Amino acid sequence: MKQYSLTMGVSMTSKVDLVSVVIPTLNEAGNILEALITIEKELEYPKEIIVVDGNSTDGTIEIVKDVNFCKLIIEPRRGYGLALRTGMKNAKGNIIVMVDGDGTYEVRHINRMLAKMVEKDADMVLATRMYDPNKAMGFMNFLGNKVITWCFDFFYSQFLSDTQSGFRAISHQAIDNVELNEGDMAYATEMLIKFAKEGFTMIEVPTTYKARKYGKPKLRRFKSGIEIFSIIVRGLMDANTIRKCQENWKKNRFKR
Ligand SMILES: Nc1nc2c(ncn2[C@@H]2O[C@H](COP(=O)(O)OP(=O)(O)O)[C@@H](O)[C@H]2O)c(=O)[nH]1
Ligand SMILES: [Mg+2]
Repeated sequence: MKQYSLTMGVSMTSKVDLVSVVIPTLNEAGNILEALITIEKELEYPKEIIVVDGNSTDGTIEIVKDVNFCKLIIEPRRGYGLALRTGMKNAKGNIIVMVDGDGTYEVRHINRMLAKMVEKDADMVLATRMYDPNKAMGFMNFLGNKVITWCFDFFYSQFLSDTQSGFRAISHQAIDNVELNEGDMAYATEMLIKFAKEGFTMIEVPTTYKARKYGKPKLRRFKSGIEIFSIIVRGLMDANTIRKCQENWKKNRFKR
């Protein structure tokens, strides 16, 4: 098992002691097992795997219960963000990895995310799907993502290419430092805004993306779009935000 440890400076992510992989599921019976087995087999660091299920009715719970290397939490309240928050509250690792249980992300790439996190001493590494030659993302999702990402980068002085990526490695200490309130899909954007304001470094590594093989996406594009834009606008209401983000950008620009 790999254990990275850098001696330079006191950093929140200079060492990976334990990785808590948090996976929200809602009716993913045809997808979850493959994701769990791949993570268990491929992840080269000490790990715990936590599935947070929203009371699935398609057999997901029974499948996860049978997997002895993973912990199951039932979160009956609806919402992607709520599920992740519940999972993270139970996470013991110094690094948290969040990833969907729908089989669309290439979970094998988890090691390269963690290696990059340590190398760059970053607070968050996102897996970006924007350089995927297969272009498996649907056009409307791609377009919505592009517009949101452009607005976020512009207003918050960042250089991300895929703000809607749900595959992220995050410093536990960093996420404990921000207050996150969004309960559904806007949670992912709220996290980026709060990290940008704190000056936490966010970088990306390229990954590939697969089309969903089983079940339906829970994303309601219109509702989520409104929630995401409103959190972007609300974040700018604080007069110091833009100044702080620009200062942070200068401080962090060599880390990318
Ligand atoms: N526990 C829980 N998981 C959810 C909920 N909504 C979505 N998920 C899971 O969150 C992940 C992302 O949802 P998905 O439908 O794939 O959204 P998309 O990737 O934006 O299309 C999937 O693994 C879902 O099963 C929820 O209300 N509760
Ligand atoms: Mg999905």
